[in-house]
Amino acid sequence: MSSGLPDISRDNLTTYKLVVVGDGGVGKSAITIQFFQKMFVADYDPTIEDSYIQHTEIDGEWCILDVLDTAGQEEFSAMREQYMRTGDGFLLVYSVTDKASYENMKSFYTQILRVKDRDSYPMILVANKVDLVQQRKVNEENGKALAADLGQIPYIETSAKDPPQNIDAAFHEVVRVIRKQPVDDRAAKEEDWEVKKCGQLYQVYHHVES
Ligand SMILES: Nc1nc2c(ncn2[C@@H]2O[C@H](COP(=O)(O)OP(=O)(O)O)[C@@H](O)[C@H]2O)c(=O)[nH]1
Ligand SMILES: [Mg+2]
Repeated sequence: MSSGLPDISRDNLTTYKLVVVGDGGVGKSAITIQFFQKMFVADYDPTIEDSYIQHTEIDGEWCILDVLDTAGQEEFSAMREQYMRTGDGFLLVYSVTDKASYENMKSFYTQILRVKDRDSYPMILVANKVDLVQQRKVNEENGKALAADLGQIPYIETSAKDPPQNIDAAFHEVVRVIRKQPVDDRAAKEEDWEVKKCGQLYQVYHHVES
C-alpha cells in the first residue's frame, strides 16, 4: 500500500554518478554548492575536490545524485581517473568570461571518451557566469557551435550567483541524457559492473582464504 510519500530507500533508487569538470575558476564548486546547498560561495578553496550525495526528484522519478566537484588541472590523479571511469555523466563547465576555459572544453571531452573507451558518452556543455554580462567574452552562438561540435551535446547557460540561473536544470539535463541512452549502452554498463563485482568477490574470497 502506498503511503503517498516517495520511496526513497536506497535499494529502490537509481544512483547517478555525475562529474563536474573544467578549468580552475570557472565555477565548478559554486555550481555544485548552489545545487546542493542553495547558496552562492564567493571564495571556495580551489584545491578541494569533494563529492556530494542527495536524493532528488527528476521528471517525476526519484533518484540519488552523487556528484564529484573536481579540482586541479591537466594531470588526472588516480582517484579522479577512477571517478571518471565510474562517472555516469559529465558536466563540462567553462566560464563565459574566460575564452581559454571555453577552448579547453574539447580536451576534457576527448579525455572522458578516452577513459570510457567510447565514441560518445552522456555529457552536457555548461556556460557559467552569464550574470557577468559586461565581462562576457564567449557568446551563446559560440557555445552552441561547440556543443554541436562535441557530438551534439546539450548546451546550457548558468549562473551560480544569486539569483541562480539554470543550476537545477543543468544537473537534471545530464540525468535526462543518461536515462535516454540506448538500451545497448546500459547493457554494456551492466556487464562492466558484473566484471567489477566478480573482482570484488574474488578479493573477498581471496581475503578469507589467505
Ligand atoms: N559572478 C559569478 N561568479 C561566479 C559564478 N560561479 C563562480 N563564480 C566565482 O568565480 C570564482 C571561482 O569559482 P569556483 O566555484 O571556486 O571555481 P572552480 O575552481 O571551477 O571550482 C569564485 O570567486 C566564485 O565565487 C557565477 O555564476 N557568477
Ligand atoms: Mg572548485
